[in-house]
Amino acid sequence: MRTIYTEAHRQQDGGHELLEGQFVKAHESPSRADFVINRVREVKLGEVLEPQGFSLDPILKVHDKGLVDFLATAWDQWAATGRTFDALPHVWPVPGLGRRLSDSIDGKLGYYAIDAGTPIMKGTWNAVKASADVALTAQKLVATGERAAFALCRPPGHHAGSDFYGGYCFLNNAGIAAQAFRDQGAKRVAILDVDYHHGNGTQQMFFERDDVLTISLHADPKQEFPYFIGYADEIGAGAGEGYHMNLPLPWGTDWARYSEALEHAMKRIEQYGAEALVVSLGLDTFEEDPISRFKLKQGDYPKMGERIAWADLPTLFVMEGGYAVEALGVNTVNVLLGFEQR
Ligand code: SP5
Ligand code: ZN
Repeated sequence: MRTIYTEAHRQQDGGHELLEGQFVKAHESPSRADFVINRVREVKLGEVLEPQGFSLDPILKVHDKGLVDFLATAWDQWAATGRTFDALPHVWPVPGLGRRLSDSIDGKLGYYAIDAGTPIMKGTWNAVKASADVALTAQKLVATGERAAFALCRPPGHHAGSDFYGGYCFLNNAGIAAQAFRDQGAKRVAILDVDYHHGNGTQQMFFERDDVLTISLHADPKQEFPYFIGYADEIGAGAGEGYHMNLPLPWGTDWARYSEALEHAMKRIEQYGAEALVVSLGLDTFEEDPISRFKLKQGDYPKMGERIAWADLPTLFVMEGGYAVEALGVNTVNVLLGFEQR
């Protein structure tokens, strides 16, 4: 399968993130993509292509213009205050406080961000836009007849919703690609999210729609980020009722338990009759991931890819999380090789 990749991701290079009360070195780093692209080349997975440049139109189909304009200008607004360090929010519009959009960059950051783990710097917008272009370019390959493609997106996307960013994500690359499949004529599209964290942005984006089935397997929000959403009783609303599925799993989940949930998800996707499948591919389910607590092993990832392949759908893999960086290349490509084996 072909991989879409660009060096532009390097421009997102956060110094620190606020993690459980401490500033720690950002886990979402450029080296992540280096390990993945190196492994893609090492095993000769297939050609590696540069993304095309798309207009903002396919992004604005699923994201509000307010968020997109903010992301495109946030660094300049921050730098205009004389600050030379990464932009992070420090106050949020929780219910009861109000939610007016302030003229202050600090107000705007809190308005659009869900956390203080997602730093904005000078190159953020370039990297974020390029990451969406990577997803859209790979989507085009699949829409025009390739069985599968790998969008090596960085920064990731599944925590970003129509009008918010966070969780290391700015624009929802998988959601943008799913919408592109719809706009190019696919009647039903499925998004399978196997990142360790709940795909809250993807859930929010498609919650009231039945034309994009969204399923997320993730650490139970009773225990894990993003805490406030991702519970099993969230099944979609309105026309979308019955078209979202959360499969929360406890800390310590291993392949035996994980594969049961994956089986359940794949059966639903097969029954739905999707014409295309987008996989939000996070590898933070790995036993050695520094911020996660599942117990998947390197040898489990080819099995994951193989099970996804059984659905026999045109499939777009979109890179999400995974922070055990030195194993990230092997684990990611293991899923893709398992998929191709079938
Ligand atoms: C794309 C993606 O994987 N984003 C993940 C964002 C997670 N951010 C906060 C996680 C906090 C969980 N606690 C970490 C415990 C480390 N001791
Ligand atoms: Zn994750």
